[in-house]
Amino acid sequence: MITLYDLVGANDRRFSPFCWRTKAVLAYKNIPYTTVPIRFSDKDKLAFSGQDRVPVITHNGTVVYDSWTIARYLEEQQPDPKIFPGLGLKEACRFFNLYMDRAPCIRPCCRWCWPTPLRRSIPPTAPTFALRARSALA
Ligand SMILES: N[C@@H](CCC(=O)N[C@@H](CS)C(=O)NCC(=O)O)C(=O)O
Repeated sequence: MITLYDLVGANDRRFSPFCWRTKAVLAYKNIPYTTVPIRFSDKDKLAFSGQDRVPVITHNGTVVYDSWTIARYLEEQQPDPKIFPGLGLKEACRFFNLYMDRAPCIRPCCRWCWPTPLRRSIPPTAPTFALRARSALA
């Protein structure tokens, strides 16, 4: 069974787009999984992975982090249905993935989106840490 360490906010909102990527792959491949909710202030619970970001998955003792690496791992573990079905599609997806993660125009969009639905996801007990982490996007 796969365990996904998933960012959680107030009212159990699972608001991490990086975790959504992993969930999309798991759903597409129909792979069962459980989640461990991780708050911004719970980073110590990810120490076993050697870094401090979600998504992280564990699978039969293997620890994998980073949504792209996880997608590749899941594709290897369960090739069908394929998420990269055609020649060159994996490379095209990787290009788009990197573009979405790094393109200068995306960050202002994140800044614009952040104040509204995402801000509401932060539990009232952890606003300072969360806001500091998010302001790093600017
Ligand atoms: N390149 C990583 C990025 C992961 C990432 O930035 N995750 C965010 C959740 S949306 C996180 O853990 N942030 C913690 C923080 O900003 O302190 C991936 O694709 O998984």
